[in-house]
Amino acid sequence: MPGGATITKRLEEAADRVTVALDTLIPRVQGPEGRLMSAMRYAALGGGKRLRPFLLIETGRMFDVEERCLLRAAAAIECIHTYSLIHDDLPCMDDDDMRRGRPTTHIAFDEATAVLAGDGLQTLAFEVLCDPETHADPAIRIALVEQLARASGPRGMVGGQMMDMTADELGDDLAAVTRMQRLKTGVLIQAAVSMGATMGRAGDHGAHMLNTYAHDLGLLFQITDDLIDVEGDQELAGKTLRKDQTQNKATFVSLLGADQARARVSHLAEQAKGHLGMFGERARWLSALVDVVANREA
Ligand code: GRG
Repeated sequence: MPGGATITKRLEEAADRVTVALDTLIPRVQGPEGRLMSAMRYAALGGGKRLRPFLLIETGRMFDVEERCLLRAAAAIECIHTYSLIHDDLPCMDDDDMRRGRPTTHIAFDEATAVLAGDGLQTLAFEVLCDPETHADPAIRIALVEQLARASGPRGMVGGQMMDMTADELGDDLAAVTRMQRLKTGVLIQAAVSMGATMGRAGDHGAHMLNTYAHDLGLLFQITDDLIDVEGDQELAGKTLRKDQTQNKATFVSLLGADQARARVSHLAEQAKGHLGMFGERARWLSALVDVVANREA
């Protein structure tokens, strides 16, 4: 198994490559759209762990998918994720000033520009996926568009965000909170893996096992997010913490307590890695990522 330093390096390398791909896909332009592109670049190029791109890339690599294709699809999913962060930070939603250790996009630019930058990143993602440069087979390109649209749309991330905004209606119902988190965060994490599997023509059983891995990883990711909100270091996290408590939101930590939440993280981590058994050494990076997410501080 790769050691901590090695997975860290692998993550950094993938993150750098995705940043280069995004830099190419969101060019600096002159003229009236210049400000929009600058805001899109500010949000997309300014940090982030690039977890979803890493998942997509490493899944595709297991099936020897061409690197340049994986990087384009990885950039597309990061565009969707970045758009969601820009919009989530707006005053009409979570009203945050800090993201990825820097002022949020509406603070660095203005609200209208931030809305448009989010819109621009969202639509750019699908433009990139539709391009034959992303995959030669149009059936695969359509499948990628469908997976990303479903995961980010009303029955996925946007629906989860709506549930989050009306969270007081969920009360202290753990099943309802789990569903909300699954839609808001989990399904996009699952889409990253399923897009890599689709590009690699993983086959039904392989795709299913990868999907169950991603399901558990998504849940684990959200529980660690809740733990960081309560126990984390704001500087390290690069965003405002203790918000869940201030907003009186039900989270895994408020419902289970920190100790049980941590126990659930350990259980999910073992379960997620277990789903990768059929892939053996080929899945070593996906497996190593589980421990990174389980032990993350940001
Ligand atoms: C506004 C349409 C719309 C959707 C918003 C994802 C989301 C839905 C809101 C983000 C709010 C949030 C902090 C959710 C918790 C989980 C999460 C997505 C954290 C941020 O993801 P990371 O940790 O961020 O992967 P980086 O910056 O590393 O990319």
